[in-house]
Amino acid sequence: MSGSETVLTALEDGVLRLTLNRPDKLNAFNEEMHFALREGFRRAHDDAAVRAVLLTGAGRGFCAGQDLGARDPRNATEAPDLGRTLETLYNPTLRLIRSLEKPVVCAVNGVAAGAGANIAFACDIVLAARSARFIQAFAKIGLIPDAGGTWSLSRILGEPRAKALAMTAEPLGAETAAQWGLIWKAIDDEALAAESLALAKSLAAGPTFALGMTKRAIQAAGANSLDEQLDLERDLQREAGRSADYAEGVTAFLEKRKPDFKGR
Ligand code: LHQ
Repeated sequence: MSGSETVLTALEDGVLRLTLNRPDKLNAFNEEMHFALREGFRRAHDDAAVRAVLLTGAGRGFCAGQDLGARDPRNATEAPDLGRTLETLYNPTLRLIRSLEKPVVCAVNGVAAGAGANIAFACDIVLAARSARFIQAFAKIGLIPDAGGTWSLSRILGEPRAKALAMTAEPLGAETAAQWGLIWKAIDDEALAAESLALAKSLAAGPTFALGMTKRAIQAAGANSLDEQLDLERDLQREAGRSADYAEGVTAFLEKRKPDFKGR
């Protein structure tokens, strides 16, 4: 691991917990935190002991997006290339989250602003503390939503709500985010940590080979015709049917016991 304190890493019962850890800055991203988070998701790809990921934040916020202090225009001699920032720092992590064939749970423990909100929306199952709010803060500083925000907001919410959130930068509360389908659930603040860890552990103990392919199939659906999707389901179900987890699941059902899934 990187050894960076900006992302705390712990592996427990198959769950790799990644905790954004710059609480004084509401876990805003500096370069070190970018690299540490990316390394965490790379490990999730490479380490068979990791069967699910739990992403959360330390302190009262989840993530306030880019650290704006590190980008003070008053100290700059020329205009920045933010496209390069996205290409080299944000986009690789977004791609790692989406391509990881293991469940990624996000526990939004407090405010999620800018890229911080959109990284949460890229995760597979998002729980948020009832007091949390999501802010497309970009419009306030003359930017467009990034970290996949234009993609996920428009797909999940449709254009009217996506445009209004992005253009007004109005905070969206966790309960409304859940009602709109932008996240899975709003949870009482004091229950969030335990409930999200329990969910991640139960996914990690599940048939993670099939869960990974479920993620792949659902993510492919938006760009596929029904015929293409039916073909994909056929191919992936063929693989699932050959897995030890499928044999174990059916055997456990017939023997009226709990299955012991291995993720293969
Ligand atoms: C912060 C930040 C922050 C530094 C709070 N930076 N210190 C991609 C490409 C390249 C460049 C640009 O960006 C991007 C993607 C993006 O993410 S752009 C969007 C960047 N984020 C924002 O614009 C959000 C800025 N923050 C806020 O609007 C507020 O802090 C929110 C609404 C998140 C929270 O408000 P409060 O609960 O009132 O907290 P606060 O404002 O008092 O913040 C607490 C501390 O955290 C404070 O420091 P201080 O030393 O005064 O206690 C803030 O300065 C610091 N902080 N966000 N992004």
